[in-house]
Amino acid sequence: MLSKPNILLLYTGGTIGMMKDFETGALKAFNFKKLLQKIPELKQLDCNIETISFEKPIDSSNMNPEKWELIADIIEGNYERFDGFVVLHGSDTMSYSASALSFMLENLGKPVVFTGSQLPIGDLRTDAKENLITAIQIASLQQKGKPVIHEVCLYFEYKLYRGNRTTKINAEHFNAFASPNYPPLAESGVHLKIDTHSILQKQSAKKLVVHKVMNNNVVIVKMFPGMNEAVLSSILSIPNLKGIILETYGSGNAPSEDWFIQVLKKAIKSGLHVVNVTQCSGGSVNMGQYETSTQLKKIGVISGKDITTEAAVTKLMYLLGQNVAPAVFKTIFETSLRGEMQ
Ligand code: ASN
Repeated sequence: MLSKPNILLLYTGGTIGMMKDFETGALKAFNFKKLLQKIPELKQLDCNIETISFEKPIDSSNMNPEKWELIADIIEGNYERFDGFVVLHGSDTMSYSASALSFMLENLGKPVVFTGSQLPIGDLRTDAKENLITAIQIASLQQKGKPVIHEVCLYFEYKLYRGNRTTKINAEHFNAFASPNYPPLAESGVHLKIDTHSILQKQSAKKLVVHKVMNNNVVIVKMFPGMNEAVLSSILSIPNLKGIILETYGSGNAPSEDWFIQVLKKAIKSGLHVVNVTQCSGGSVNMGQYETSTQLKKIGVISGKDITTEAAVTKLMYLLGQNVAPAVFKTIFETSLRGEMQ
């Protein structure tokens, strides 16, 4: 008989474990042990669960690269002992963290499932129980004693997504996430249906490599009609800036005015990496399709293709942290590393 899978549940914070502050009425993170007492159902699951918690659970608005490193450290340190990992995380920045971890964990051979909730676990109408229980079941899925999923994913409101394809789309609905450019990896109804064509296949028996250096000398700039030269130039001259995610219009279009192109051209010449992503929620950048993006292509702007802003900014931090040589940076950025782009 096969033994039960071992799952590590890591609590970082988020609404799932929050309670109202007596004085202010604001939601804040509380003790993890109390949280577990609210879910006696966990004992019925067909797996062994061990738990670990951030010393100080956070609202995910306080997430940052040091804490991503901590998550990566915990997974690395427990990688051999466990068959799957569930990360409880606030929904606000969950897509950023799932994207970051997807890049940090190279050759991942086991599931890392991010989940959380919109209402605290103690709330009568909470969405936390379903999210947590199904996330654990997904992390426990095995075929012939091997994990079915080998990637960083995000489970929320009956759907499992590739983490680095997601974005938070709603601050109130239980259905808070979308994956506009990639189908769900699984849907949970009466049955748990895995889309075997969409999940990443395990490439080889390569060993997990954990990359912990993220360079956050980056900025996201969202285009809007009326952006002026002084504003853009001053952003691009931030000391030490290494890369910029430019959220452009539609399929990667931006003003064709000379000052705009000249400012970007100068920045790229000085070694800055400029990545073009669309501010549309779905679809892809295609530089050259319109005249308003042809110049961008010519001056060496990197195409983010159909990547989300969350995955783009974390991929940028990751590649900068790897000290990728300038000559190959564009090619590597434009290559799908963890299924984050087409
Ligand atoms: N503010 C919360 C957080 O991201 C929101 C949530 O978890 N639903 O930590």
